[in-house]
Amino acid sequence: PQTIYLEDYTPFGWRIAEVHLTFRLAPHATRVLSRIRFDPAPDAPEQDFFLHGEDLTLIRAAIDGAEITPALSPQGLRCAVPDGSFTFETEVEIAPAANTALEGLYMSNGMYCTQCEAEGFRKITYYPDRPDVMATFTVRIEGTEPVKLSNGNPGGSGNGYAEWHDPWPKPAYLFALVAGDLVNHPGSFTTMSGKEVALNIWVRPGDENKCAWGMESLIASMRWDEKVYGREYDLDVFNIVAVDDFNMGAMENKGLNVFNSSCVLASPETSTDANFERIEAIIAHEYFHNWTGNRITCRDWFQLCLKEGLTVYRDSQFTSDMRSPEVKRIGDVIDLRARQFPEDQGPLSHPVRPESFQEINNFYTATVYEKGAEVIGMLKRLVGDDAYAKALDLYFDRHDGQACTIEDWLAVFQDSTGRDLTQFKRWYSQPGTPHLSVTEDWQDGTFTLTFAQHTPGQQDAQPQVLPIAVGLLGPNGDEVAPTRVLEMTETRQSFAFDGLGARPVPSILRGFSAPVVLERATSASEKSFLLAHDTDAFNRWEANRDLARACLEAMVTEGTEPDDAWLGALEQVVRDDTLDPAFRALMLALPTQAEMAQHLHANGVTPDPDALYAASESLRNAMAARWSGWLGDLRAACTVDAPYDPGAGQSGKRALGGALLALLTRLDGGAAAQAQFDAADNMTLQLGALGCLVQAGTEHAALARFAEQWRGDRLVMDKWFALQVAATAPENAATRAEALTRHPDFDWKNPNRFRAVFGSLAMNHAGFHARDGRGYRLLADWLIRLDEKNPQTTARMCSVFQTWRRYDNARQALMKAELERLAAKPGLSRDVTEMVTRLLG
Ligand code: HT7
Ligand code: ZN
Repeated sequence: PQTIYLEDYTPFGWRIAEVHLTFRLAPHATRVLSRIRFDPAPDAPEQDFFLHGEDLTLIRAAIDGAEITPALSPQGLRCAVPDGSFTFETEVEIAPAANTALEGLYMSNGMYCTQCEAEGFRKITYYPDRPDVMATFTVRIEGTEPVKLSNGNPGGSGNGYAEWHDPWPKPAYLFALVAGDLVNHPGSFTTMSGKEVALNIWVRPGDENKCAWGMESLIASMRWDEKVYGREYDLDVFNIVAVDDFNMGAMENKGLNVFNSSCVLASPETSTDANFERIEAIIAHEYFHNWTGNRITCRDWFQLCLKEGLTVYRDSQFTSDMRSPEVKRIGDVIDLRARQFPEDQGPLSHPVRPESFQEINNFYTATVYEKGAEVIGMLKRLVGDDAYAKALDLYFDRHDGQACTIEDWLAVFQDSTGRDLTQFKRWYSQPGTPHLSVTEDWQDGTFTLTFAQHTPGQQDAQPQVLPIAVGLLGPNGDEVAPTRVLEMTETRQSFAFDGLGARPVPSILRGFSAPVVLERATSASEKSFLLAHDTDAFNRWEANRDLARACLEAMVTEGTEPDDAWLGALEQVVRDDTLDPAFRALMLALPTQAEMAQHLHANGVTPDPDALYAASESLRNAMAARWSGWLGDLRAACTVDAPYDPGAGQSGKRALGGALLALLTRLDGGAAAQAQFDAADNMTLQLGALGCLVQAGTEHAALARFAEQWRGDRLVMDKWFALQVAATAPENAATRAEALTRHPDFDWKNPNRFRAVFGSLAMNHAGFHARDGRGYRLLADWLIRLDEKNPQTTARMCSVFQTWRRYDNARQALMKAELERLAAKPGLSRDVTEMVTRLLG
């Protein structure tokens, strides 16, 4: 496959003012007619006229009305064109019903829908399918489907047709079309300048009762973006459509967002609190793209973090405002460490702005998205809130309607703050996670912290700019120096705090102010002190996490008993009624076995998945036994006696109650869980209880009842598939996953169902890493099968092998053999070829 390089960027030779498209829908033979006016671009280098096009049957092509016979290749169309402006017309035929890759125009449950990001538009018609070509679109859809939608504002409609016009110039990746038998949940929003916007969530008949939360979240997002960023919506309508077969979470097409149904449909009976929170965040994310992504888009796909990093940052601010900022930050860091750190530290490592790729779909990664958002958080921390707001205003003013680069983004900050960001820009180009070590000195009332940074595995890494938020606590636990952001720019650098009466205890990297690994040799008693007193909620949680990791590490490597002192300190926090229950639930959660494997590997110890599982189990048993006297009472105090509400107040209580139930199950064999399951009137309680029963091995009857109750609900049945594999004992995980693939409802071509089984298998750490290689083999078998239908989802799933070099020689050999088996498969897709090559490289 061909490698594309950032440095090879050249602008397209023509501009397009307006695109006219007509779709004549038919499952096996849809006709797409396009009429496009091309004008020479004055500053572009001379080039051949080439339009992307894949899997298209060309029926007719014409220039200025005269038929032509262009040269066709699997990648597109080439032909001679006039020197000046001209009108280019094509008619092509495509087969949406045969499109299992879910890219371009495809069908899901009889409904037509599209997914064009990143390069799917070229599977619909011949076009310069690159984000820097922006045009207005006028679309006519002909077909018998009762609902026919596209981007922008509705135009005329009548017997068998509907027209749409999008007045905002956009790249083709934001094009969308949906047609089918759909019903809508309506809403409305009045913008800050008094414009009425019609809102709709379109779903399959029967799903109407699952739209209220999505609508509430959309309205909250629109209001928030006006209030916090001054951004107003710009069309008469905003449509959202729920689709069952979808490769990712959702897509921000202009005025017509398309959502994986799992990311928009919700009801208390069928969705957990976590589902509600995720839906709220994804609706916000896609809506926020209207300004950060659509009005201002990317010049090329190397600039993906320009829209994704910023939009993730914006959606995390939104969730912080809607819920608890502390709990949100802790959740984000858990996620970053679980998904981005392994990427940054393994064979898939790449900069936030990659410099080359073969298949761009493989770069929709945690590094581009989540580390990209961390970089923006650091920039804001360095320049301050007011300067950030000013810079964003300038960004929107200066670049509205443009396709931009990271250079444009940083120039806005440089120009508005006067700050030189040359060194900061390294965050976009240097891969790897910096490690930050720290030593302390105390003399005559002055406390000095000396930091050193290095990035393992990256010999050429230059020092990064690190905003290190630090506060100091006095010996009695009072804060003697409030949070101050130290700006580290060198490899080694000292910062002094003077005028102190006694040697303080430092609280370093508060709020996880930079995405680094903090290496700090401190005593357990100092960590316990921070756990008890730190005023920074993140660092309080972090102190607990450090102690939990140390405890598990000692249990695994030295065979010690669980750490009594730590469990005593943790008990204080968990039982402290003045603290947010959601925070207390996070404190109770142990590091996952995958996180422990990462931690051990970083410390030069080869992780043994079986030993990690055994240690986690024995620590949980010890917690349950030690706290048996109060677990039940505290759980009872978490009961919610009010109608279900997915907000932070109730969901925090349910999260704490759920964590306590998991411990109680270790004492009562599942009696309390069974009672909760039987009485549950919402999915959070029902699924939480079922998970406990699976863990206890007493789930048989409950599982059958659950399936009986929810047989007709695809999204709930995904949970049924997932839970059995994720929560079962490791020795059963692969066998259970394999058995589920023979279940009549295992629709493996549906990405949600495939992920429910195999994503869960990968999450069952010791189960996936079964010593005999059963887990690896089963997954590889199915990846080989799925690749023929859906390369994008297959390639994404390959990343579960990214940590393969962490493990012992025998497991490494087994994983390597499966990757080689995948690589050797004749006809392997470009997507998976690139992933496997990088994984093995
Ligand atoms: N911008 C979108 C990313 C995307 C995508 C979504 C659905 C299916 C395939 C896709 N390829 C790329 C989603 C987002 O970040 O908001
Ligand atoms: Zn996005």
